[in-house]
Amino acid sequence: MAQSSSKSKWVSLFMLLCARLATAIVIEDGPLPNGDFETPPSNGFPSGAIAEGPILIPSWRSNGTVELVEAGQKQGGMILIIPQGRHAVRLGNDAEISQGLKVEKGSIYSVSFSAARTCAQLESLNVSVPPASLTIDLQTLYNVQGWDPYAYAFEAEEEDVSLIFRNPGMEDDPTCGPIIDDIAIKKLFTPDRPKDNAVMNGNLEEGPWMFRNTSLGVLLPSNLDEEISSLPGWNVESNRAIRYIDSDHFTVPEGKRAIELISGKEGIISQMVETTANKPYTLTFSLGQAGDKCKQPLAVMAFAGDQAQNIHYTPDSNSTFQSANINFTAKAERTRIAFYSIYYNTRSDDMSSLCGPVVDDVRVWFSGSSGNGLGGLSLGLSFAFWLFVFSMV
Ligand SMILES: [Ca+2]
Ligand SMILES: [Ca+2]
Repeated sequence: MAQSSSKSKWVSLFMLLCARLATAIVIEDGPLPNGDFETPPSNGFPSGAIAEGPILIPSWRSNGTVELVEAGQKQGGMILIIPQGRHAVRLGNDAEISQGLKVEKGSIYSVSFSAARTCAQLESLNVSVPPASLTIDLQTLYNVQGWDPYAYAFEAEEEDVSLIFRNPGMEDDPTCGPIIDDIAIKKLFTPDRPKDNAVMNGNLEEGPWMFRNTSLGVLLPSNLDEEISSLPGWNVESNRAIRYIDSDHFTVPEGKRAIELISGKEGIISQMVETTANKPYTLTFSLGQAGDKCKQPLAVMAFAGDQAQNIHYTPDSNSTFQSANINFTAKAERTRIAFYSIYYNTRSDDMSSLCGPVVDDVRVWFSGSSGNGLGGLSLGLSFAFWLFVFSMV
């Protein structure tokens, strides 16, 4: 008996070890190996404008005209933009780079990366973890620095996947093409829905990886075709992006993360929440400013079921946000809530970086006949109190 128990102990210890080994090789949250392209190739960084022959980029596979570009490098009189550090890659016509990743099958991951366009007007970038793929239009510059961080989410269908960045363009000038830098990954978890709130991830705390040294937030492009989002629970259902912001670089109403609606009516974020038909509900949320010198007025259009209301940001002087609410009656088992910015705002200091109102702490709760949840609670408490008094007499 004692022998078999010690044997099973060894077996379980062995299995634990195997499990540890298996999890140890799964990719961890954070920058990808050589995700910043600062690791020198075995024969050094190419000197001069264009390297002859294919270059080997550590940790990456490349196909087509892939170039390691350096800070200060010029093209057609313009200095190339390097989002981070001294090096980045540029993808020529139909060129791609890829990296194999060990992931947890069935989990959802978000990839953050920075991208800039170079000379062509209609540059775009395709990001994929086959079979899922997303093409990002780089024509819109969201800020004056000339590059933007983006997030892309995928569900791991296998344990071994390939992350591919490809330039789908066919420009006349083959050296035109997007620049990519600063690639990181994060495994997303699905936050529990609180009992008194029908909104998942309503405080927006779970989202894509953010670089500490990047003060531009992360853009969330449309995920209408993918149905998987870098912001669990939420969908960006418009062509233009919204911005995920952090409290290290922006003013955030609650916690460490929130969203900034930077694309006017073309940047819509939504969620389907569970409701009971014909019952009264209240949608509440925090409406604020990001502390990024955004030129006012700021306002959102908020939707809850068949209700739509435009709400202007009019805070008192001590606060950077205000609370807003909309009452509605649910018409079905699921109700759509959504937000967009009424205005197209830009920063007052550079007049061209896009900005807008901040939304955070979104709640939908059953408001009952007493008007609000607290009213019902105090009614219950006073009833319990009188019951107690009567039982004493
Ligand atoms: Ca870099
Ligand atoms: Ca938050």
